[in-house]
Amino acid sequence: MATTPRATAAQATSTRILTTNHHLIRWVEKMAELTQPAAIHWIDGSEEENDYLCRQLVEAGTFTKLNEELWPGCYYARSSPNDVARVEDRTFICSLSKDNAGPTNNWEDPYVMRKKLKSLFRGSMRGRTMYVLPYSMGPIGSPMSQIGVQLTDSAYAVVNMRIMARIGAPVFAEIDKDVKRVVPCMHSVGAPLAAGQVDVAWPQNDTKYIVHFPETREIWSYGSGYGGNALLGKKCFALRIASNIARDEGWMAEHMLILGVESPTGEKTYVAAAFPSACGKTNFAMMIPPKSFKGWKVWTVGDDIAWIKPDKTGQLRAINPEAGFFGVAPGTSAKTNPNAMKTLSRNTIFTNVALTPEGGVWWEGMTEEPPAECTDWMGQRWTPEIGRATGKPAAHPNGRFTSPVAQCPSMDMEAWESPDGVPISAFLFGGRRASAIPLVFQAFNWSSGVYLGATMGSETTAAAGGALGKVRRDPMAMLPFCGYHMGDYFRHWLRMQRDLSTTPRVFHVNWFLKDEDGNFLWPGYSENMRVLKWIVDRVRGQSQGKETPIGWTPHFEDMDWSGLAMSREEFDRLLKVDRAAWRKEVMGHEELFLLLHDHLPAEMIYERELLICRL
Ligand code: TSX
Ligand code: MN
Repeated sequence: MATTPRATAAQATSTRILTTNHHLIRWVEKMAELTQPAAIHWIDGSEEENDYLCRQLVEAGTFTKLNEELWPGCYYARSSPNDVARVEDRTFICSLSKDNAGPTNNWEDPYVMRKKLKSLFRGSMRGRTMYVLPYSMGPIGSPMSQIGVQLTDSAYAVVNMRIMARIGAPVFAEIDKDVKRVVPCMHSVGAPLAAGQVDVAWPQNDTKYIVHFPETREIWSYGSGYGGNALLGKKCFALRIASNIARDEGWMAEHMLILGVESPTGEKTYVAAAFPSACGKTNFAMMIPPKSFKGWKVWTVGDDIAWIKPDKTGQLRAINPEAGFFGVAPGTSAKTNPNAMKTLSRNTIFTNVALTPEGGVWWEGMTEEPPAECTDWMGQRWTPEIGRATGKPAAHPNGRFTSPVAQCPSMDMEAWESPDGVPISAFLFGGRRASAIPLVFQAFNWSSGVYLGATMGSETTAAAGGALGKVRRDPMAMLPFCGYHMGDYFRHWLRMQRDLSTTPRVFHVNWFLKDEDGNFLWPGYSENMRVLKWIVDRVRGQSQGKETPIGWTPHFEDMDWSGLAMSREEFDRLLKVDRAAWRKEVMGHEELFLLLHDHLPAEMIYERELLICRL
């Protein structure tokens, strides 16, 4: 079939079939018959094709090209107000048995759901182009990579996926080798166009379904064009479907950042960390050590997802399956994350932030001074006065940037694309906790570490909408992303130990302790390097821990305080293990365990008992 290059700027939509795989061709035909698109475009991933799609999006009013001088290669989009975030209540795990989805996932009978989806997708792409988008999660050809093909009627999804994953001709070539199973991903914004009907800038449907079939490894997404609902390689594939594949094949698909700590002598230690949302995962992944840490460097491998597998020697190795950052813009600044600001300075798609009169973007927290005037994410005129009067921000709190990871100055350029991944020496869990949870402590062993991850939680912030200050349990930060029963997921974590020669050391961190007046006790950001250094020292057996009922905490002398005024009293406050508070804490653990009781591994009960005894 197609072996010649195509997609010139002059050539609009390419109907040329770019694969020799008959299963794939037949599936595309079948899905076109169902959804009735006006055209089919096989995505080759070329720059010309991308330019063409972006021009189409500008013409449709979805994209605004930003000022090329200020924001080279950047585009701006505003979504419909009904389509601004992942829709957890519309997300389904349709396993054959309801029991396998567990109590923390929505479930529907796969036969019932298939029928429902068929009726929703029937004619759903009328008047639109169906793009055939092949993508690889992980470096193309890596033994740890996985392939998907997304059929979508959203050009916005295609150009975002081009940043977030490896796409196009090289992936078709990989598919044509016929060695890897391909995950079929159906996506429609659910807004067919009648003949002559004028399109809207952000087509979507108020009825939304984000559906996963774990046994047949399929994804069906309907009604949304936004983020995790539409860029199916990310949460749907790399976490929900991949967690099922990983459980069956003996590896791990985790909601974790990956970073490497380089010491002045050039030794690199890689760690993976799971934090719930609003804890600054991307900031931590791109951290710059304080000035006093001469010769120390933090290297970014990933900011959201890690696929982790034991190698032949029983060492866990991780890849970042993504190729881009889909980061929350508000709060990102030259102060909080200079590396992110450099990353998003070009070739970036901004969604639901504010547009400035000079053709730039702005969001709350980007600069100390807001612009005198801008257009908000709803397309309305916004000034600081209007903002104060209405209480409405210029950017949506979930406004995003989509940027290529290769543009990040702290990217570990060889390691991040290494087909075998990086060796993982430690897992970090964390959450936003104003009290009770010390700055850092280390689990006694693997199963107490799994317990730490299983019971982690975060206090709800104003942005999250929930009751302020209430702890929401989010095991391993996987609650919305585990594609099967959470209890079985803990069991899988425990079982992983059998295939390992050494288990990574497990730590819990908390940057968010507060005093009685509500002031943060820990400066955070760059200063987190001090905690990271202690973790690296512990991993390398170079420092002693202090035994407490919950794990090992650092001794004051074992942390590097150069360049930071830290008294022993302040330190003691940050590392204090409050037995009374922890007795309350274990009651919260019990609540989660009751929910999962019928699949909960006995080890989790034992660990809880041991913890209670130590307290
Ligand atoms: O990302 C954060 N990190 C990790 C950085 C590597 N944030 C932002 C969280 C929201 C996304 C933090 N916020 C961190 C942190 O370590 N710590 C805090 C809390 C904090 C906020 C402001 C200050 C200090 C701590 N300001 C001053 O000390 C002046
Ligand atoms: Mn995430």
